[in-house]
Amino acid sequence: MTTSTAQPMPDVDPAAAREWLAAMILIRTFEERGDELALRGKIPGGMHPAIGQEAAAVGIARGLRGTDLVAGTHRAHHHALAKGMTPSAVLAELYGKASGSNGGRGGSMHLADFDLGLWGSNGVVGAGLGIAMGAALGAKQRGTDQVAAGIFGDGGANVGRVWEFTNLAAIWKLPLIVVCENNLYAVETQTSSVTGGADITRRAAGFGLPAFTVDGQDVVSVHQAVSEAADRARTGSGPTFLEILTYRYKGHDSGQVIRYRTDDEVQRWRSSKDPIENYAARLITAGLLDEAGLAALTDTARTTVDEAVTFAEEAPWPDPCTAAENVSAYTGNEQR
Ligand SMILES: Cc1ncc(C[n+]2csc(CCOP(=O)(O)OP(=O)(O)O)c2C)c(N)n1
Ligand SMILES: [Mg+2]
Repeated sequence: MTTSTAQPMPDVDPAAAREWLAAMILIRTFEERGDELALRGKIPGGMHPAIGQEAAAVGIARGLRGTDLVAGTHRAHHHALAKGMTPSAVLAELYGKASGSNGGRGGSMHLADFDLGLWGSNGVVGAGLGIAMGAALGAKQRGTDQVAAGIFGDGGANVGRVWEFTNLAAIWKLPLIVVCENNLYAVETQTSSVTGGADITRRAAGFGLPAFTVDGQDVVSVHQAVSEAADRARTGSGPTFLEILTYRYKGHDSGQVIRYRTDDEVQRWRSSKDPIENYAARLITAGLLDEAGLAALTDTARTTVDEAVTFAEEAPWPDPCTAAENVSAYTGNEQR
């Protein structure tokens, strides 16, 4: 336990403060098990683990309302779980089973549940922000008070469409939170080696919207920044850009051989900035949790993920006769 970095807790409801920790522990437990299962060939296509990035997901989801919308990237199990998708529904989807969130047809990069406000993980770099921008435009036109958060990575920050979406959101004053989840790497590329101007937040500010850099290893900071951005969006002040600084502990995807960073670097992040260890220490210091309570949260997460594995293993495969249902294809011969 890293107690030395524990900071005082701000004024957060104690039950909510503990629930944020439980949600982060569940995400980590799920992702660690998922990574193992992927390496054992249980998850067709593998997965992009978000271990180390738990505070970003929980801070975003809890800073929004349940009716608000989130669209993520290829690395988005943590956002799906934080938004309320059950581990069983996610894991069965990763297995390609009929009981998965999307009938086993989408897999890791197409996790969606509109009832939860989850507008999908997405395999196209930068595309999730466009979906969220469209959702924000729809919310504004229908006069709902919904806010949409569109997430992309530091790699996405060097894709042109991201800034087209940001520009439109700024001039149309859309209720959008433009989120760059900067984990310092895009596949094998160090972001600092490919990012002109070096500062993604400053780049975003050029589009004329409030832009902030946030400590993404601190769930309290992420929650606060997202809550304030959501308030601005809901009251008609338009979009906010947040660069959430975080770090992925594992490779880009399951089993990636890592030659582009040192073990020391990973160890430094793990030992000094771990979002779960530091936050648990903070709750304990504030008297909101004790070691037994922490152990109980860990046990509960393990049991929940064990149950999800059993569920996914036992779930049926999709009926091959339904393969063409809910699928659209452009053949070029359609009537115009
Ligand atoms: C338009 C597009 N170009 C390239 C790819 C291949 N690709 C998949 S993930 C990735 C890197 C993304 O890095 P980042 O945006 O930092 O997200 P992270 O993987 O770090 O979460 C790339 C280039 C893709 N999926 N889509
Ligand atoms: Mg990245």
